[in-house]
Amino acid sequence: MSHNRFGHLLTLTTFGESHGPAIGCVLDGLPPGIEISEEEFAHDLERRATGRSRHTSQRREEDLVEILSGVYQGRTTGTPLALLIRNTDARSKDYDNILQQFRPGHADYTYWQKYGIRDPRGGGRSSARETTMRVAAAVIAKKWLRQQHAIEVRGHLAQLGPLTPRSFDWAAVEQNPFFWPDAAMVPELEQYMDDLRKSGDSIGARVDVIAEGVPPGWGAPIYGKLDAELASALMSINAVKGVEIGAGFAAVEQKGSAHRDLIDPEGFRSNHAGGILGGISSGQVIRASIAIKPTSSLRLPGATVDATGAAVEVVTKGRHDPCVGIRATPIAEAMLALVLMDHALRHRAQCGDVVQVDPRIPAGTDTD
Ligand code: EPS
Repeated sequence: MSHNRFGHLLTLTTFGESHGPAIGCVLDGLPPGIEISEEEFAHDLERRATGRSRHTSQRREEDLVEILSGVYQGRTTGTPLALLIRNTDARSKDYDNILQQFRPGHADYTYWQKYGIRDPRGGGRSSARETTMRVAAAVIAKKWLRQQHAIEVRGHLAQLGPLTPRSFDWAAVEQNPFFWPDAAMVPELEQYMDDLRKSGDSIGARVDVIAEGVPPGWGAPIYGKLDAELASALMSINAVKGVEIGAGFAAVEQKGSAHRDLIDPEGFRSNHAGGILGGISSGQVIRASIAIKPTSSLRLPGATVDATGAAVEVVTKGRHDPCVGIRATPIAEAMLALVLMDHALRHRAQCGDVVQVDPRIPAGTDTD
């Protein structure tokens, strides 16, 4: 299976299956000298993990990171950083009844068609477990972006099925298991999820992610657009079916006079562009949003076929997420951070000597 790596100057390769002995990654291209310890991974891995509330899969992994290479005396050395997390709570017998069946709406079917062989235990490599290593790698990217550029990357759940926040407070986001910005609505979300879980069904979600403090100039025109690479990175998260940057699909109904972000000496007056113009950061907040599909591992019977092509009814057992979007916020943050750090290094390589006229308004802005 190829295409397990992304990035250009900073590359992340992940490996491992959900029910294999371990998952891991190699993060290559890190500048030397970044202080990092195994304990620093715990916070974000805990935010993403299963089994931390009744609303996610009840698989209980410790997600302890082992640093195998790339760090000496607590600092990155500039050599490939290899991280490993051992799987300790896989229960492969949950999958015994579907080893030869394809869950409708799942990668089971396409992996089989493409490779002619697959690891069906826990979905193998198509499992959300793979996102663990993206979050681990991004702990370093987030730290570097904060230290070098005072950039903060953060996100929140913006929609859970039909529910949208009625008020917004960043302080609430980390205080509930949903990453929900409206504290008063949390009991409503709990009830919704309890009812959904009892019904055996699943639901989709929307996650918004932002980066504050990104300087103008990161990204590249034409084939290396920051928004294109960000969309690709976000779309590579399991279960993501849509990506918006800034106004996204709302731009379809906007007039140009409303969509354009007017500029005055204090900066931009709005941010429909999502902080990216012509594939290059504008200095505004970078804003992206993802649509996450409802998970396909349901205990509700559904029509499908088995590996011989015979019609069967599939029922999925085990410990599945009724809404994988609930724990997708740290994953979306991770992809944004990794893409930004890669672009920061690429920008430094080619344009590190460029002197900007004004830090808020990139040279060449169309002012008419
Ligand atoms: C997943 C199914 C469940 C989740 C898993 C993602 O796996 P299992 O059936 O082995 O319990 O627990 O998520 C994780 C283990 C994780 O760390 O994110 C799936 O089908 O994608």
